[in-house]
Amino acid sequence: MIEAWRWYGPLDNISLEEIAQTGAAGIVTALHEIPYGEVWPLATIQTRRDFIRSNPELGLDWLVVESLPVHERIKRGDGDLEPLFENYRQSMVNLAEAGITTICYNFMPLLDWTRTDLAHPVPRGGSALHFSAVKMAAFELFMLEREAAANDYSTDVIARAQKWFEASTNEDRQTLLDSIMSGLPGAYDRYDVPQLREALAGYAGLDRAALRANYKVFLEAIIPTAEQLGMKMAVHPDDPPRDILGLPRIVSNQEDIEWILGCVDSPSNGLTLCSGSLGANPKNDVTAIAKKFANRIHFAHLRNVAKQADGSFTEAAHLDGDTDMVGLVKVLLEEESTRSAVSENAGIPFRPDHGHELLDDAGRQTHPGYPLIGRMRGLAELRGVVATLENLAV
Ligand code: DNO
Repeated sequence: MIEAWRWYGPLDNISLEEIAQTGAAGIVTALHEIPYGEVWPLATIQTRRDFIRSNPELGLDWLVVESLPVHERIKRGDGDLEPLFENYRQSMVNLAEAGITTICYNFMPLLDWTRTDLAHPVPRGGSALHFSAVKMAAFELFMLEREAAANDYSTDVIARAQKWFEASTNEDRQTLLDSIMSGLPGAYDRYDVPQLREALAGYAGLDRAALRANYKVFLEAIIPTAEQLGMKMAVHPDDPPRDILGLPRIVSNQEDIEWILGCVDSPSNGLTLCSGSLGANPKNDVTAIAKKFANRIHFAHLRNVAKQADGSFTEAAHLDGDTDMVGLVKVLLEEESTRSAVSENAGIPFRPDHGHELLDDAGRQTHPGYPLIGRMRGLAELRGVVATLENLAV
């Protein structure tokens, strides 16, 4: 297992020097400043890579791209997509030229990860990201006024949502909107309610079958290039793994993943095993999913969630929550051992995904879910699991 750390680039408030002190071996990052759909120029990739490498004492390198974003027009199947595919392939060629061959991306329409609370208190201090089904229902039904949302929630949740809405102040509503908008993919996009309505209108009529068809077109356009380049594409599951705002989600469970990997059946067409995303659906057995698709896992996000019966969930500490993290790491180690028989690069890169805001984290203004100390705690716990299991396997 290769310990990686997500770093948001030179504007990240956490420096490479600090990351090195967490013990992480390498960096997961992206050229976040480049608008979606444009080519990542070779020189810009090389400059970022060289910056990461610049202090040899830190021993860091750019291991994984997260994400090479898929333009929303591709997800909508909107217009002549060939120029967008051509740009995507050119970015892949440039990344490969710079020696970076593992690429994480997602296929979630409009919104990436979605949470209703970015600083949900945890019992012994610190805060976590949280998804409240009640607040999401309040947002959809009473702020966005999306009537069909009533079909997506139980009557009990809707009743509590109405109560929440009636008691909420303008500030509460604004905070809720801001939290939900934090997962918008475009680095600088943030919508207010009317803008979000308008954006959603662009997806009208896009059902599950249509989104799948558009995804297939994308895979057929890029996987042959990935194969030629020896590149590993790793789709990130939907977060949360369910339809949201009336938009279909098609990377949410075992059946979805089976369809995707079979759609273009190539080792280059693989998976980011995100235990937190998949783990938020009570029907998903994350360890079983990891076992089933082990040979196509190119990257792992390890984090845990504690689910509530109404569909809400809180991000738990990495070894707490509902997912059997030790069992999951065991599956990944077994897969590494299988790979090591045939390859010298058998290590699966993983990163401690998200973390609680702990101790001095709160004052630091880092990306939601990506504090320094909370993730360092997660990484240290995961490192302990890996070391123990490796020791037991000998
Ligand atoms: C959230 C992340 C996601 C992820 C993308 C990958 O914290 O896990 O935003 O980076 O979905 O494309």
